[in-house]
Amino acid sequence: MGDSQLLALFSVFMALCLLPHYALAMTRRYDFNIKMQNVTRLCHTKSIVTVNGKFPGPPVVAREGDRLLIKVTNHVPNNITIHWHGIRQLRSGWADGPAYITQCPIQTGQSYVYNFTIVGQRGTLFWHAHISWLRSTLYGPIIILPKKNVNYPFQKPYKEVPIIFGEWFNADPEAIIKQALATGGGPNVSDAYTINGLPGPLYNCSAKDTFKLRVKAGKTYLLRIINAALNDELFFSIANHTLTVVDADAVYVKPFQTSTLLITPGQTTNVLLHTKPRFPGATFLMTARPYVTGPGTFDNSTVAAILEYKTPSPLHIKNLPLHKPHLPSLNDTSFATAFAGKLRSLASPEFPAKVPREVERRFFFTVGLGTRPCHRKNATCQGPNGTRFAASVSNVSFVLPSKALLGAHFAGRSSGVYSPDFPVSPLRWFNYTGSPPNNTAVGNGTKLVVLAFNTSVEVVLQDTSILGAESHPLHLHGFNFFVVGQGFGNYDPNSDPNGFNLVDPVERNTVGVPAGGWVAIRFLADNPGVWFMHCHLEVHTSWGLKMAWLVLDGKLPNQKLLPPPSDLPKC
Ligand SMILES: *[C@@H]1O[C@H](CO)[C@@H](O)[C@H](O)[C@H]1NC(C)=O
Ligand SMILES: *[C@@H]1O[C@H](CO)[C@@H](O)[C@H](O)[C@H]1NC(C)=O
Ligand SMILES: *[C@@H]1O[C@H](CO)[C@@H](O)[C@H](O)[C@H]1NC(C)=O
Ligand SMILES: *[C@@H]1O[C@H](CO)[C@@H](O)[C@H](O)[C@H]1NC(C)=O
Ligand SMILES: *[C@@H]1O[C@H](CO)[C@@H](O)[C@H](O)[C@H]1NC(C)=O
Ligand SMILES: *[C@@H]1O[C@H](CO)[C@@H](O)[C@H](O)[C@H]1NC(C)=O
Ligand SMILES: *[C@@H]1O[C@H](CO)[C@@H](O)[C@H](O)[C@H]1NC(C)=O
Ligand SMILES: *[C@@H]1O[C@H](CO)[C@@H](O)[C@H](O)[C@H]1NC(C)=O
Ligand SMILES: *[C@@H]1O[C@H](CO)[C@@H](O)[C@H](O)[C@H]1NC(C)=O
Ligand SMILES: *[C@@H]1O[C@H](CO)[C@@H](O)[C@H](O)[C@H]1NC(C)=O
Ligand SMILES: *[C@@H]1O[C@H](CO)[C@@H](O)[C@H](O)[C@H]1NC(C)=O
Ligand SMILES: *[C@@H]1O[C@H](CO)[C@@H](O)[C@H](O)[C@H]1NC(C)=O
Ligand SMILES: [Cu+2]
Repeated sequence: MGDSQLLALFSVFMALCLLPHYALAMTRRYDFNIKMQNVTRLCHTKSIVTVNGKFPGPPVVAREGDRLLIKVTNHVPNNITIHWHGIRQLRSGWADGPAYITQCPIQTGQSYVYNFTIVGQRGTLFWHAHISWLRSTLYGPIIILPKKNVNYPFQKPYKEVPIIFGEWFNADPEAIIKQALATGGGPNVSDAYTINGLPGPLYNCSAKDTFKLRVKAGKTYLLRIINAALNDELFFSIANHTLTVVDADAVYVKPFQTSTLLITPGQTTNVLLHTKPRFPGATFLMTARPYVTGPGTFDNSTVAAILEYKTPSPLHIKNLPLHKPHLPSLNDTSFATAFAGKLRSLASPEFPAKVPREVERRFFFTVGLGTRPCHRKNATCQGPNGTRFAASVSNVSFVLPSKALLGAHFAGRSSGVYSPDFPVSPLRWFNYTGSPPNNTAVGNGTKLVVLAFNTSVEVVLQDTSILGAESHPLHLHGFNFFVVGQGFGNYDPNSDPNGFNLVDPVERNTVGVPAGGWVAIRFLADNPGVWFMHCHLEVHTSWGLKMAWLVLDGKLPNQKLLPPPSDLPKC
């Protein structure tokens, strides 16, 4: 047999091997009707924006390889977009969702079909509104099961349960951010955190709104944990139980045990919960409360849910003791650092960590808060020293355009919409984590970094302490990145790369930039389109801690952004 015959035979063999997977991939359709719904929490009834009247919204369930067609119809007065957080959106950037980045909003009475395929991802992600603060009530899980006949690389769970954290405001969150932007001050803080939409027994008038996880003894449960809170990183723990972390941001990790998790807004973490071998004669609280490093006020309350064992006999056991977990202190940065250090890619032959080893383009971005001068003469501005709060990446506070960036790029009409000159590094060096500079004012613009297709990129994200050091969970759309290093103080480009992990760094879409420190990430720009990168603390995004990448088409036909769908909203 000649080489070409062998090759032909091999191709047939490969096609046969792959066939079942292709054959089993499905198209799954969902209808998301955005409508108002009256909801009562903390004895406070209000009308909130929901998907299909549900809060939290409905889970989207699919297998790796499936296509999703989600028709979103807007029946509320607000403009709406939905983002499929963490989905790679290979060549389908039109379905990504951030308002004025990849699409114009879906206006009242309009609808839009988000059309995308899930490629090479398995685990938990979530969907949420991506316009103003509407994601405070518009969010729900995305559950990506492995392909049919493919197992988890860990023990098969008896049951799977989403645990989704949110942040509840008695007032209208849209009024809160509007007021904050008008006064220049910090926004009013939330009234409660929630687990699966429920605040739990530790608040006033909320005991009946408690999520209960009823379990059997001696079983393994997979908890799909999502932080959909607006503005707070959270610690989470279940009394008397250890959790085994197995997946983060829909990528398998090397399993490790912990009694407490740290999860930033925008992150997801799958954990195995092994229930006790016998009925323990007790119930257990699971609680979450924030990890906060920045200046300013915050909601320091604790949300709780109950882990309850089903009784072994019909005999009902009353007044079981209730155990409460111990959570780290609200500013426990050493816990945060140690926890981040435990997360490693699984990096197995089946699930390799494809870390870019060579870097073609390096970027150094500062992230943090700053100020804007008071906008009206003699007005009282409630930010620091009579200014207004602002935030920036490398001193560019991002201004949202009034046309969508992706459409402007595709049509070749960028003029007046964006400029392709986002700085590679800050224009001026200062001691980023030292005492504050005497000028705290930020600049602004709608600037993008342009990347050629398939560029391997390294970005160092450096926190600034201009208004106090603070951890910022940075989220990148369109890609997963590898977290190759992190540290405290100012990043040193000469010595710090020596400590980079290029073997099994965690691969994810959202990473906490350490308070008063830096993180180094790498990714391969193999997805053409315009991709947002921003702090996932919503208030910081509102203040301008955001920017965008423009990845150009490659030469081959399958390296190009697909044309926009015909129902793409216009503005
Ligand atoms: C919510 O409650 C208000 C006041 O009771 C009522 O007027 C309104 O129709 C309700 N809305 C929905 C969607 O049920
Ligand atoms: C979804 O997108 C694919 C790829 O562009 C396209 O072939 C298909 O027709 C689209 N489906 C719908 C219902 O728009
Ligand atoms: C924010 O809190 C202040 C003080 O409690 C209150 O006066 C104001 O109405 C609140 N703003 C909103 C939008 O609820
Ligand atoms: C739970 O932990 C507490 C504190 O460590 C301990 O006193 C108690 O015996 C434990 N209870 C069970 C049922 O595991
Ligand atoms: C939370 O904040 C309130 C008001 O600032 C304060 O009284 C309380 O002690 C704080 N609680 C904790 C656990 O830090
Ligand atoms: C954390 O907060 C505690 C209590 O508020 C304070 O005593 C301590 O100095 C803080 N630690 C750090 C590292 O900021
Ligand atoms: C601002 O305040 C100054 C001094 O109090 C006053 O002279 C001036 O008229 C005020 N300007 C406006 C626009 O109110
Ligand atoms: C506010 O003013 C004080 C006194 O002039 C100064 O020490 C401080 O650094 C200023 N803070 C900011 C954020 O500008
Ligand atoms: C930056 O400021 C910090 C805190 O004041 C100081 O410890 C550090 O040495 C400074 N770093 C540089 C490079 O100047
Ligand atoms: C601001 O800081 C710079 C550099 O530290 C210094 O040269 C300048 O004099 C300062 N300006 C004021 C107004 O304090
Ligand atoms: C951007 O900066 C310019 C000039 O510094 C200023 O006039 C404008 O108001 C700023 N725009 C925003 C949205 O902050
Ligand atoms: C909705 O979006 C359109 C298009 O960008 C814009 O013109 C309109 O002002 C927006 N409406 C609201 C209520 O924000
Ligand atoms: Cu931030």
